[in-house]
Amino acid sequence: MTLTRQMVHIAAGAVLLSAAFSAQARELSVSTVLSDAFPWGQAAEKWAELVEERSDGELTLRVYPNSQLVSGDQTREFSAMRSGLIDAAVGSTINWSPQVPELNLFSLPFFIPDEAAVDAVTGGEAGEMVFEAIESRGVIPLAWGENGFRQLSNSQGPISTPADLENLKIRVVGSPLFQDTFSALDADPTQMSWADAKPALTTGAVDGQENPLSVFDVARIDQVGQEYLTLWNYMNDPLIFAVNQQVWQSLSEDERSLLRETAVEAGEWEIAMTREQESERLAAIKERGVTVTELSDDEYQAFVDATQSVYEKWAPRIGDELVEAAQVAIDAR
Ligand code: X2X
Repeated sequence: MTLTRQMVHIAAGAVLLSAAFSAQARELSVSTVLSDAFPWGQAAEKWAELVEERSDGELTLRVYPNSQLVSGDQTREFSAMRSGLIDAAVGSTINWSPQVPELNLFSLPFFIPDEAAVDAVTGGEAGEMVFEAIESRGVIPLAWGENGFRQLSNSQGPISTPADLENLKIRVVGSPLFQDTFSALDADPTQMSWADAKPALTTGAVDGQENPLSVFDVARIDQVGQEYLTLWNYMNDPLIFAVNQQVWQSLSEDERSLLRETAVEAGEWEIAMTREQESERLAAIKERGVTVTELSDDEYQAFVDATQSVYEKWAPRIGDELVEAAQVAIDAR
């Protein structure tokens, strides 16, 4: 009898104990478009690793790659995070730009020409303005990462002038600015998710696409007939580590600092790695027989001139003050 009561007490204690543990240990979902075969997915995994280590397992980030939490529709990631369907994400400025117009800053063609310019923008006043814009829409931004400078590939021939792009069907991300850029170049842009892009390239439904070298390399875009690659650095695609606002408010001060500090570290680690790997990736791509075209200054300028209207249309939508702050940072780099 006594023994049984003791046993009941022990069992009840165990139940209470495990309830206390599960109330404390917390798992947050983190959405990414690309898996950890790519630097982008590795950035999210690094974040998760650092959080696991430093929170002694009390806070866990579980990464869900391939836009699976939004059924492949990457342009819904921001809304899903805002509404709490997703706790956190490491996402592209392009994919979030339909909900945060200020993020189109990075997609302005030929506006941010090199890595120093990227760092001057993200690390300065313009970067702060972008983070404020995200926060004003119900998501807490924590740190920057980098998908990279986006380059143009196609299956038809070398592209070194806007005329070479004429009537080529180019897969672009589902963001209206891209439609305008490729229309200004007289190409035939068609919007689709990354999940649909590779099949469309394989069947020849589209002639070309644009993505950073890491994506071209890891996804083996050369194997789906993309034999021509133009290096034109027409835009950089930063990544942003962010958390849903209600989730953020439910965390302790210590947990917030931990999440922010680890996001910054993971982001810096990933940006450095992405940049370091560019030259070896390019060499690997060339080795596979892809024809790589580099632009002369005049050829580059012809693309800049042809897309001037995009800048004029989009600068006011992004916000003239933000564009101006970014321009000042770029000029001073
Ligand atoms: O869809 C793309 O091209 C990708 C993977 O680069 C982004 O999510 C922006």
